[in-house]
Amino acid sequence: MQRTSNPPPPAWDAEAARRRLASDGFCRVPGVLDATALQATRAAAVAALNSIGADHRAQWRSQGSLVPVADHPSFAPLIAHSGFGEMFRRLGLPRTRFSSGYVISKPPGGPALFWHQDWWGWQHPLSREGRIAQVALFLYMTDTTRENGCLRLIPGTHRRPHPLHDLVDAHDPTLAEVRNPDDAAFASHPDEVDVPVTAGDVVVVDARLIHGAHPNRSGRERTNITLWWHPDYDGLPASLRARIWQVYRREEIDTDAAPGRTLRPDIWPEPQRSQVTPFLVTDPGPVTPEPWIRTPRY
Ligand SMILES: O=C(O)CCC(=O)C(=O)O
Repeated sequence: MQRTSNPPPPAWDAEAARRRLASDGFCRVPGVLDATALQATRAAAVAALNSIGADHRAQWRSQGSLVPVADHPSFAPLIAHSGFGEMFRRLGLPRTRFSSGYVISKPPGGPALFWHQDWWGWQHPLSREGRIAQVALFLYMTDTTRENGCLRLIPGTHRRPHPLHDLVDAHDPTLAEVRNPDDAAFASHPDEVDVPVTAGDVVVVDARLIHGAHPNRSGRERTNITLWWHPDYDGLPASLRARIWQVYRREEIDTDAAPGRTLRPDIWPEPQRSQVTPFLVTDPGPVTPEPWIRTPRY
C-alpha cells in the first residue's frame, strides 16, 4: 500500500509570535496539526458531538456546545500531539501542562459567542504580571472567517482594563442561553480584531484576554476544540496549582457542562491514559486552592 506523507509544517516567526502573545495576549501559529492529525481530531469531535442532545445545544446556545474533552479518551492523541511541545518551546513557554478542554461547536445559524475572559484567579497578584498562568489553544476543525463564526478579540485586554470587563459576567447562564440577543455581550465592538484561521493552525490565547466569536452564518458546522494549558505549571504558586488541580478533577467548577461526571485523563483506559500522562497537571498536595474570582481586578 502506498503511504502519503504530509508536507512539512509551514515556517513561522517564533520571536514575533512571542512578542504578540506578550503585548496583545494572543498569537496564531500556522499548521501545527497536519492533515493526518486533523482528520483524527475531526473524527473524535464528531463522535463527541454525537453524544449530546438538543437540551445541551439549548443550554450552551451561545457557545454552540460545551462538551468536556475529559469524557472522550479519543482526544488522547490530540493532547499528546508532538507539535504542541515544540510550539510551546518556541514560544518560550516550557514545562506546560494540560488541565482541561471542551468541544465548542457552532451549528449553522448559531449566534455569536459572548464577550468574555476565562481567568479565575484575579485575586492573585500574578494576574497583573507578564507571566502567563493559563493559555487556551483554540483548534478549529475548518477554515474560519467572519462568515462562519471566527474568533474575535480585544488585543491587550489581558493586561489592561476595558469597558467590556464591566458588562460581562463570564459564563452566566443567561448569556449561554442567549436569552437576550440584543445584549451588548453579543454585539460587535469598535476595538475588536478578527482572527480567521486555516484548519490546523493553533490560536494561543492568554486566559485573561477578552474574546468571543462571530455568529455562524454559513450552512456548515464550525467546530473548535479549546484545550487549557499551564506554562511552567510546577513553578506556579501552590494555591493556583491547587485550584487548577480541582478544575482538572472536575470539582467545584462553573464550566463543567456535564456536572456529576468524573471521568478524567488519569483514569482513562489504556493506552490513552499512558499517552497523556506526561502532559497532565499534578497534585500539589494539601494546599488551600486560590479563591475562584472571575471578575478582573487591575
Ligand atoms: O469557539 C470559539 O471560537 C472560542 C471559544 C472560547 O472562547 C473559549 O473556549 O473560551
